[in-house]
Amino acid sequence: MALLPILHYPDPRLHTRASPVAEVDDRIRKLVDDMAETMRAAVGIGLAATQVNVHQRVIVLDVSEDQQHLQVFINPRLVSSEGLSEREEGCLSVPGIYDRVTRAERIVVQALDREGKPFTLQAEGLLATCLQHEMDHLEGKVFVEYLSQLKQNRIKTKLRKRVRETL
Ligand code: GNR
Ligand code: NI
Repeated sequence: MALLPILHYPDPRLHTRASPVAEVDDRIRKLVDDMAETMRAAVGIGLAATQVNVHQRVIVLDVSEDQQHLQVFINPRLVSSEGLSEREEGCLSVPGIYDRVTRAERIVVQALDREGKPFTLQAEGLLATCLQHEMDHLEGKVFVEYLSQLKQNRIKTKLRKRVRETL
């Protein structure tokens, strides 16, 4: 396994729309394993391939208490959504920034698992929030884009300054 470097906002590569995975093969399973290791090392609860500069529709997620319940979503598709819920979000690509975002409260998603087998999942709560956050990444969208332009500009300035100071 390998740790993959995570892109940081405002890197323009985070705005790439990912392509569907044509076949779930060993190359994709290796990507899934590396993403899971990277997510755990960064102490995140989800990671989209976009964040490690691989523009294919792959997501790993683990919202469990014990961090032993990896969920893999390849070519995820939102089937339905209902309700609204506001929750504080963070992102491994926007380190140190947290803010509230309103998303659907309950969703149904269809995807392929790491064997390429289709499954359907109904999600709510943190899992639903996190899945929508990850599916946005695959569309090239970062959660800060839901915030006001003023907040987005402040976040950009702050993160650019931080990069300069750690050179
Ligand atoms: O680790 C993460 N925590 C989180 C908290 C609330 C809503 C979404 C997330 S996802 C984030 C990891 C990440 O950046 N995934 O893309
Ligand atoms: Ni994120």
